[in-house]
Amino acid sequence: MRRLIMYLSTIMIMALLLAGCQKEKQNDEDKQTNVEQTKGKNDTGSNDTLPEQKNPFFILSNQVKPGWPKDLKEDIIKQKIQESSGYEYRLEMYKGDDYITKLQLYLASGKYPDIWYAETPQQVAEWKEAGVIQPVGDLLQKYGKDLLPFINEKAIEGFSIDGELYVVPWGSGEGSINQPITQGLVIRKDWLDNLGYEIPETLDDYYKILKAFTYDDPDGNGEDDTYGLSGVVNKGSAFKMVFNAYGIDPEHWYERDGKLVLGLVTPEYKQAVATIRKWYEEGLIDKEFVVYNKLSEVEKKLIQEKVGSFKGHVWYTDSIWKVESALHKSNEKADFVMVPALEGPNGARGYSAPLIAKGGAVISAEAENPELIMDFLNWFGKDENYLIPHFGIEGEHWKWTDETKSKVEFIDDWGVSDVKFKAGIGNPNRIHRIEDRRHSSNDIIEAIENVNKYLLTNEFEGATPSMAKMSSLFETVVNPVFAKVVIGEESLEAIDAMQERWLSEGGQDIIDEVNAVWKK
Ligand SMILES: [Ca+2]
Repeated sequence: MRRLIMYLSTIMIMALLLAGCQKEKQNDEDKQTNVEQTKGKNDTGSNDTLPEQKNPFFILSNQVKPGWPKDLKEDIIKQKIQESSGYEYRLEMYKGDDYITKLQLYLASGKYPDIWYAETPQQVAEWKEAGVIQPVGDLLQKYGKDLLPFINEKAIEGFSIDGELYVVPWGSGEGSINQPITQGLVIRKDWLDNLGYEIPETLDDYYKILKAFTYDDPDGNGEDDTYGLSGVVNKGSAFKMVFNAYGIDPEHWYERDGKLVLGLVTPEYKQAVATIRKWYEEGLIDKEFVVYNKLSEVEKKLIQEKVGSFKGHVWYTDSIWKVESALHKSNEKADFVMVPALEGPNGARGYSAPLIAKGGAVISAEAENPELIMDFLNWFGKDENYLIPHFGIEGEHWKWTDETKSKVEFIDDWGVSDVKFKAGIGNPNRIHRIEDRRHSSNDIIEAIENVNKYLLTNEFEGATPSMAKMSSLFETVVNPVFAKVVIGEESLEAIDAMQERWLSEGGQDIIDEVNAVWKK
């Protein structure tokens, strides 16, 4: 990190010299667009008059796949937000590793985005140390009054360093439908009905269903052409509901004998792997799961009706989501439902509760008018604005289903995920995210209620220095062994050796650091 700072400071001097010339040029270009920019502003409740925005905010986003929306200049949702908020912005979007690489390039070249996004407290600690972000606590108090009611105290704690907040955390609305958990076991309800099974309550119920989905012709086509379960092998996350039934998430922390341990190195981890291995041996799991890298490969199998269950999010249960909508073209009866967490053999029950500090916006240390940025983010917290980034424009993209205005219905195929993201509806233009699902369909509301019925709590959500190694340790030490044990290339005992190796190659340091922080 120190090397990065030195590198940055040399580059920054050069960048500052250049910036003077560039800004003059840009101001000319922007004059025209600045004319109408006073509308949405200055109603922040603070008595200060905010200055004019000089340049469009440059936002580097990790929200969506590249190419969505296809042409940002034609992005009518963005135009609507700009018009209503009185602020202009320019979006660049990248996913996963590409996002981080792009961010590093921009930071190294001195062209800091004004706003970008944090996913973990660990990243925030690194950016703070490199001096590339600025504290946002005071700004949030002063200019973010419409966001504040949606922000969880724990998220503020998780993204604070030495008492100073560095992230404007994502918010969430009231009630159980806005609970943070959206992922669980998704199952073909129509296949259960065909074979006379109820929604599974226990891991054993689920095992019986997997066997029936594999061997009892759930689709009734007379052929042995289906699997119980499929998923992407990475980190074993496709099987998270199985680990959960044993009371753990491999990546979460649990108190054992007065100390915190990582789920990965508990005896329950090996028990869960033994179960998955047995299922694979019995032919219940899609044989190709080990070669899948992307969820889209699993989705293809779902659409071809070769797989009866998988770990997925609540939107799979709605017919406007791409998979069920594609499936309905060939089979109208196809129906995915979300299953509440399965009870395991030791009585454990609950889905992994994700980090409460799960993300948010950071503001560049170089941002000229951070108060304008916060005022812009605040626009997304105002009730009257919420429908635009979520659903698009009333009458054009969506309409109310009845006079009580409780449910939104998309017009034509604007609700289909690919179509709406390409048009800039939803994730692309949710510059500040507030989970607010009050107008969701009944299918989604039911799925969210099911998935949040039983929860397993992660007992440590902070960051420690050694945790930077966490994901590479999973990649090099854990994932290859997990896959080989499941498909029977290695014995179950290889799990013990893997756990030992994880501890000796840096895992023990992480555990020691976490316990040192946790005791305080
Ligand atoms: Ca069949």
